[in-house]
Amino acid sequence: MSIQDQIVLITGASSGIGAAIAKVFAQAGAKLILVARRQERLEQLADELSKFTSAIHLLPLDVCVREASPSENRTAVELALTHLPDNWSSVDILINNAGLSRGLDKLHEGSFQDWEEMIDTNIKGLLYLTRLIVPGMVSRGRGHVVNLGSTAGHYTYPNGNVYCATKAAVRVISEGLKQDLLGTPVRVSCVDPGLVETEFSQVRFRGDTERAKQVYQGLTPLTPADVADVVFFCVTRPPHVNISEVLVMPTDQAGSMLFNRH
Ligand code: NDP
Ligand code: 8X3
Repeated sequence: MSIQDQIVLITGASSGIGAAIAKVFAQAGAKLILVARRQERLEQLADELSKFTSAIHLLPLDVCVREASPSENRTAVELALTHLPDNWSSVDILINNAGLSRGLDKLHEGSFQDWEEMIDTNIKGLLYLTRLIVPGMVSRGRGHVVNLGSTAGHYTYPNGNVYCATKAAVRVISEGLKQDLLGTPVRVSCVDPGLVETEFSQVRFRGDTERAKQVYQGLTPLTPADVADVVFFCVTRPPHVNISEVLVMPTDQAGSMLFNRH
């Protein structure tokens, strides 16, 4: 399938996997809506991608904020998406990539705030975007949703508890969405990577760069571009083919905690 001029909305585009996905789609001639909280990072990315395309719309947004102003009976995410300019409003491909982990603690010692941030972003943010964008895909009779899960959603690991649960939820929600869209041409894929070297571990360990580096020490992790290639493969299959789920790991990984470190 050609990606030329298709409107692709990517959440979490300011870093890592999301930024790499933006690049492969820009190179293929897509029109991009780039979503993340850090506007300056989005601007920087748009600048880098300008050699491939100028059709980029930046949407600085926290995907998990529900409350708008007290006078508005609508969520902040809803307001942002319903105010997209007309020529950007028919999203063809939604990539729910924004997500994070916070901490690596035993469940009975964990932080309520960390749990809420992960659940709000990884599950609720994905749900809000899906709820707001998929009806348009159904009514236009075209569309594809790609959700970023994780090996963590397949294999729980010690101290990963709530993060792993959010990624298991992403798999289950993807499966549910696929079932609910049966009979429409809208496709749903869940891409579940193992270790990818991004800012993920720095965010998890709140800027502790040394600890973050140790996660990838002695092995060759996936790159964000490796994952972007998989996402691109999923959405470029012919319309009768739906890649439901892809589990992709570095060769040096064989499970959430099974690594070949050398
Ligand atoms: P990064 O930390 O590099 O990127 C995360 C992105 O999510 C950033 O662009 C960040 O932007 C965005 N984001 C986080 N919270 C919000 C929010 N509330 N609203 C909008 N955007 C938000 O990590 P990765 O690229 O590694 O992670 C991308 C996805 O891939 C996540 O869902 C992660 O769980 C998943 N994943 C990662 C793996 C890995 O090993 N790295 C493996 C498997 C899955 P900003 O801060 O500007 O808002
Ligand atoms: C990110 C991969 O193993 O750090 O989802 O949880 S892991």
